[in-house]
Amino acid sequence: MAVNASPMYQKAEERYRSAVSASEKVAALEEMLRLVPKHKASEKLQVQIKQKLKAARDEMQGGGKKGGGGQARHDPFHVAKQGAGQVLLLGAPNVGKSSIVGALTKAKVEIAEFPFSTHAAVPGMAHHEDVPVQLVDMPPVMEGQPQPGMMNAYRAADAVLLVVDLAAIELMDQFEQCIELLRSHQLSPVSKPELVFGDDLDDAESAALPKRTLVVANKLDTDDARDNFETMKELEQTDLAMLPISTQTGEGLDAMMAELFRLLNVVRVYAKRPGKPADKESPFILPVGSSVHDMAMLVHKDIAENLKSARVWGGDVHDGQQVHATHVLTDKNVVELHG
Ligand SMILES: Nc1nc2c(ncn2[C@@H]2O[C@H](COP(=O)(O)OP(=O)(O)O)[C@@H](O)[C@H]2O)c(=O)[nH]1
Ligand SMILES: [Mg+2]
Repeated sequence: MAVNASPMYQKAEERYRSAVSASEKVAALEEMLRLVPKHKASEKLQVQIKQKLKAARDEMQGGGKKGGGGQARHDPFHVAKQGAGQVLLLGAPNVGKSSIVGALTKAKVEIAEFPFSTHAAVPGMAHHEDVPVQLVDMPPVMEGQPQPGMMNAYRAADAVLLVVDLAAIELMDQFEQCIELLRSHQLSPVSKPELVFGDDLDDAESAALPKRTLVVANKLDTDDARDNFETMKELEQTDLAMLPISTQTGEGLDAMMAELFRLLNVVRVYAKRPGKPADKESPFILPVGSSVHDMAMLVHKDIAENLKSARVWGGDVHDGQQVHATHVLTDKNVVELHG
């Protein structure tokens, strides 16, 4: 059956195949359902995905029990993915995780001077320019110990935002414990967006799943914070990208969102109908390396099938240049599809 799924869909399918836990399966299947081309030829596939999704959700909630016997257990850390990618916050208590999500999204987070004010995953939608990026507030990890089930959520996330507190004496411990936590759960934090499973990793790490990670050091507005940041960068000797921010003054937050966008490794493109201006309201989000054909698949399968050529504006082409379906799109391209 010719379903012609996009590379993004295929990646989600790979994630589903390699999923170990029910929540990973649910995350991958939800992604597959969102990305599967919606047309006649894929109807059977859509039904199959929905069936698998139901089974995985049942498994997640009740250990696979059928019938009314088992008490349904809600997974407080599972969040359906939305936007260009899902970014889960990770950090010790009081570093400002909830403040970050509160500053950049409309989510109702609890911010408190005492620890443990966040009990479940709380998602909100932040933006890098016009690109929606999902930020998910999480409970703190204490002494490097996560709550049961939390690590599955990090495993399923597209990226991790590791938060440390520039005003805390334990600054370095906060960083090291989070890194250790990821590593001890077979997640290998990386700052290179292009790394995929099995690529380019040391032997010791090859069993681990590369996890795109950005480190942010919060409370840059406090005394000595800048010095503390420089000291941490010097002493930690990590390849991971590290940015100083303050949720209180807003400093560094734009840079943080730009870096998350880079990590997610996607492009945004705008569709345009002949003779009409580009639709700038809702960009299409595609993995870096996607073609005009991949974009057409997201618009509609019939359009992709009948695609003869396209005109592209922006980036490395002449304005309105005619291109083939195989032409690789770049960020902010405007695309006019011709059937
Ligand atoms: N000075 C300063 N305080 C902050 C900043 N961000 C958060 N806080 C404070 O740090 C405390 C913990 O914040 P919260 O977001 O609840 O941390 P969480 O436990 O990591 O979610 C609260 O008292 C916040 O007001 C910041 O950028 N600068
Ligand atoms: Mg919190």
